[in-house]
Amino acid sequence: MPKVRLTHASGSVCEIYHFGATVTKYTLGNGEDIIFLSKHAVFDNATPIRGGIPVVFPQFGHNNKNMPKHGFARNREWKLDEKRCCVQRDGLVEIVMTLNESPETLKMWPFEFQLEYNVRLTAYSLQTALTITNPKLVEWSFETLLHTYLYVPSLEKSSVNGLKDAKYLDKTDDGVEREERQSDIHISGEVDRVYKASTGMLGAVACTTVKKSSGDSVRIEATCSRAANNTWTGLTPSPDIVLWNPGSMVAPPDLREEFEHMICVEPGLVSSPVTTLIQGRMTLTQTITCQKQGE
Ligand code: TA6
Repeated sequence: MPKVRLTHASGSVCEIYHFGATVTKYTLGNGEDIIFLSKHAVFDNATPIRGGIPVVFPQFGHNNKNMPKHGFARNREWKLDEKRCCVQRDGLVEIVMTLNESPETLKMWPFEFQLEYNVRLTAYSLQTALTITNPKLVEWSFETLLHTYLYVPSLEKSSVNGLKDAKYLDKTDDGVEREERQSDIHISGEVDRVYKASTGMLGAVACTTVKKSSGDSVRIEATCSRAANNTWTGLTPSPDIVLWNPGSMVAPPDLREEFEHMICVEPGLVSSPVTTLIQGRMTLTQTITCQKQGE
């Protein structure tokens, strides 16, 4: 399956498949993996790739049974916009992929749309920005998520920070709403939570840090912006953060041996669908920054 490999002068590397515009690899100059990719990931141009950063659009979950769970964007072939792929003067490497409606997507979801995905690599960061455009004066509703699987050497010795006091929907308990009490969340057992935008420390910038056993940490920062236009009737939404690890009891077969090496921290707009994007566009940006112990 076709993929693009970005290499930064520092040695950091990122790989992105055309299928789903799925980032499947992000390593630092020393070869260290930041993103988790399952050994059992299937590359058959049909099955969503397990791991990496799948792009969820236009639904999170499976309300609309005409399309796959988590939407169709992660299992469509995206186009590489070669004219806009470049190395900037400061060394940042950037590529752009796009996806538009097609006869197949219109059968599942009867709307015209444009998605543009910018992936930018530096020595210690990876930025993925998804721009969603509704070109018509037609109202549609969507959810979106950058389903980031972070690699951790040991789940038990890792913690997740930045979510204290945020309200979350606990999907392991029928979506009941709770409030996060922990500053350092240690995951043992199934965790499947939607931390709601603008609660606790989540604001216009939603920031979550995963600390690893080595003392290194990986920070995910997410923001949402929109192009000014007269047709946007609501406020610009702020990102939610989904936290997921299936644990040993409910891990799907392909993650049974590997769930202890991943934590999904997934910025998105999922706690309430966005309906206000009419003939306009908005961008969900996630920046993954790596901080080495002692630096
Ligand atoms: O984003 C969290 C979640 O929706 C979980 O509920 C779990 O289903 C997971 O994503 C993986 O979904 P997938 O369809 O990729 O197996």
